[in-house]
Amino acid sequence: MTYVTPHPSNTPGDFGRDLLSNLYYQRGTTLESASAQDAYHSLALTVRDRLVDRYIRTAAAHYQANPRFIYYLSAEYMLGKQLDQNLLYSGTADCARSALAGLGLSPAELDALDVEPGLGNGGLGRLAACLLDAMATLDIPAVGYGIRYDFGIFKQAFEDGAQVERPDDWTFYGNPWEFHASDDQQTVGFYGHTEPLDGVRKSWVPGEIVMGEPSHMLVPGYATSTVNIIRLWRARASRESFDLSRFGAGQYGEAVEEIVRSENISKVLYPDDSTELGRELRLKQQHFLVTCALRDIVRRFRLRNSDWDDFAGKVVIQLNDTHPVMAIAELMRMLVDEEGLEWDHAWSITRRVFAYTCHTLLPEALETWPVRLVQRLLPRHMEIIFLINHLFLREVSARYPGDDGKLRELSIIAEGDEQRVRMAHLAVVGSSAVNGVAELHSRLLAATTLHGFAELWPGRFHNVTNGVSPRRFVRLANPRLSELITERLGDDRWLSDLDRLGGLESAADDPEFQERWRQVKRLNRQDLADQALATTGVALDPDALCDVMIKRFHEYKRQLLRVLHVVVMHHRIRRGEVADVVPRSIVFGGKAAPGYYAAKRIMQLANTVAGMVNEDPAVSPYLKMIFLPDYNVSRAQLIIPAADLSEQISLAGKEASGTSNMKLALNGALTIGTLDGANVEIRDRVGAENFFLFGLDTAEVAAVREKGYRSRDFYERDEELREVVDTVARLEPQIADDLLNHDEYLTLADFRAYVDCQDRVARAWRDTAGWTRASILNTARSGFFSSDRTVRDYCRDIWHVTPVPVGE
Ligand code: 4GP
Repeated sequence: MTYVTPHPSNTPGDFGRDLLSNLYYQRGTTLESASAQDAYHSLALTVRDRLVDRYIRTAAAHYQANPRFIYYLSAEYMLGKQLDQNLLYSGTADCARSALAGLGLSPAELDALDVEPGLGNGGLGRLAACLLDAMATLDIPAVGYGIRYDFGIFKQAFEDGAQVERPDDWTFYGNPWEFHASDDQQTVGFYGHTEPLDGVRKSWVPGEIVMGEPSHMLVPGYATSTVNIIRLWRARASRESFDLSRFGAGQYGEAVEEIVRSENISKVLYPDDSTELGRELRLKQQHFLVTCALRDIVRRFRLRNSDWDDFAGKVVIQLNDTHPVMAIAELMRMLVDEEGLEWDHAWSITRRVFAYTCHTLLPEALETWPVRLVQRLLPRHMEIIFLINHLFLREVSARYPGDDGKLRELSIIAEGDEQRVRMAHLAVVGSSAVNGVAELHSRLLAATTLHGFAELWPGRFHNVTNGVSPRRFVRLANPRLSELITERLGDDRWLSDLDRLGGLESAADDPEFQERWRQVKRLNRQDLADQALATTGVALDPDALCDVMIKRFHEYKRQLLRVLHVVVMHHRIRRGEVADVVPRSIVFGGKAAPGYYAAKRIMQLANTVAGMVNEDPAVSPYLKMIFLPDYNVSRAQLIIPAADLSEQISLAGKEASGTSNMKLALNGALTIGTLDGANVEIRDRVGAENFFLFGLDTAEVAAVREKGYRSRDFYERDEELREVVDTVARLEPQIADDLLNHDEYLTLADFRAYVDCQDRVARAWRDTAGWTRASILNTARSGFFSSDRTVRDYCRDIWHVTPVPVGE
């Protein structure tokens, strides 16, 4: 069979012609009468067209090679804007710009219409996007599976300093990047009952059926032909669901009830789980995703294979955190109940197929589901989980005879007032590999959170330190720095071989290069200042040290500690103690979970303190503070290039890895941080002298707790701290009360070390050449933190896959 392969050429003339053609045939209009959306959609389609040929060739090469595939399952993907990415990856940015100019269209205006897919939330979602990017770049055959949420997490705004959540209707004007495949639907069952077949086999008779309708978006590799996909599933009601007779009787709500119930499954990312219904909906989402994904994986497997014994050789399913872990039970159900495999045979396949990445150390973040709920929603899965657990506990008993404590510790089922399924335990038991996301995290996982499992199966535990896409977070985010780096290194091969940044070391002391490095930073700070002024009305000084904390709001991340230091500076400046103060712009970004009141209070305090600082004429020449609302990938791309100082100040032993730390270091920000997550590895690589370390390490945290931590002692001993906490008490009394009476994250214990370290930062900033040198070295030595390296580590240690090159 020959494929018709339109090779759209990359000249401005052809690009412009194709754009007009898309305008004409896809939007049914002409340049003269096109709306802004018409122009944007046609541009997007013209760019997308330039990746389709590569995608078709990738699919053909994969079919031909019948390779082992990575199937990445994740509840979230934080992809970022597609237009800038696809212009870069299709190599058409320049010709598109000339073509648009020729047509009288403004690239900036069209780019402003490109909406970030609302499919992600925080760290693990952005990591998923960086890994997909790297897999395509390294020619790894891979498919990402996710849910096509109608509404993303939420859009954040502030009212009187408090976070308000607005719906993120990201597809309001349609999504030009998506291909729909409505004839590839899968059916997903819920509720119902089970009936015995032979042996352990059962038949599940679901009480409700929902359809999963797939669409996909292209995931191009950089500087290679491979284009992989991310396949997203949307819930649809079955065709008979619309109740025409009720509609006819004027019962409009009741007539669409079933449709609404079914389609709610993919309505919104992380629905509020503070109610029983909300929790059920989340579990429904998880089962929906894994069922659709597994059926699709099996369909793909069967294109070239037929024997189940080959399945584990052809399929690796990477579980991104616990949200997709129900896949273990679902695959067992498919193999045993539907395919008729013996239990042991099915289990040996399942165990080999799955691998699990854990992204947390907080025990409370490890998902559990009430047995009662699972039983009702997924009766057969609950039976299967019980059987998996029974067989597993037999193994544990054989290893630790008579040790009931061990059984309780490791069991997939937590006993208590209410029995619960521990999804992380199911994940470890049902996978061939488990990994943490930074060296320290992996070590602590094995030593604490999953200790018993690491003892049982030491070989199953791995570390794969996270990484970030240099294309997204240097080239697209920071074009000025990218140009300077390329000029210095002689070419742009560093973009797909990030260790080449090491070549910048020799420039670290070159005064001319330093000057240009500073110019880039200053222009980036100016861009940020322009945006900040437009968004918040606050004018930042582009020459001030840009001090950045961007991440989800969580108490363990200690945004509060950052705010306390701002209050210190405020007090000092008001007292006229300005000798050691350098002008700073404090930049915050991040969302808090809607029901997380403690985090929201800290956010409110941050906004109050920002107002206090910015409106005080005695203080604002030295200090400005902004909280850019609605932090997302685009905001990250704006803030990161401007940053001089990266705040990574979580309590040691709490942050799994962090990835903003890597993005910021790569862009030449110096880190002020604790020995937590990937900070440890960043410091090792960039050099202790180019990193501001402070605070307790994990062993010291344990020792402080052991001795009986009393935060009030710190308050009483430190006059400056007292003054700060008293100010906080006036602004947000609850926060001050918490700090003094239950300072769970040892904020006061680390306060003095942090403030003194910030003084060191100020002194270092005054030494312009010294700072610039350290900044250049941060970039030069951060090549390790490319997601390409991360994917290579996964390939070597866990996936055992090899690249499949796609011909030109
Ligand atoms: C995050 C971790 O908090 C962060 O340290 C890590 O860098 C990131 O995953 C990627 O591994 N965790 C989550 C979560 O996003 O929802 O648990």
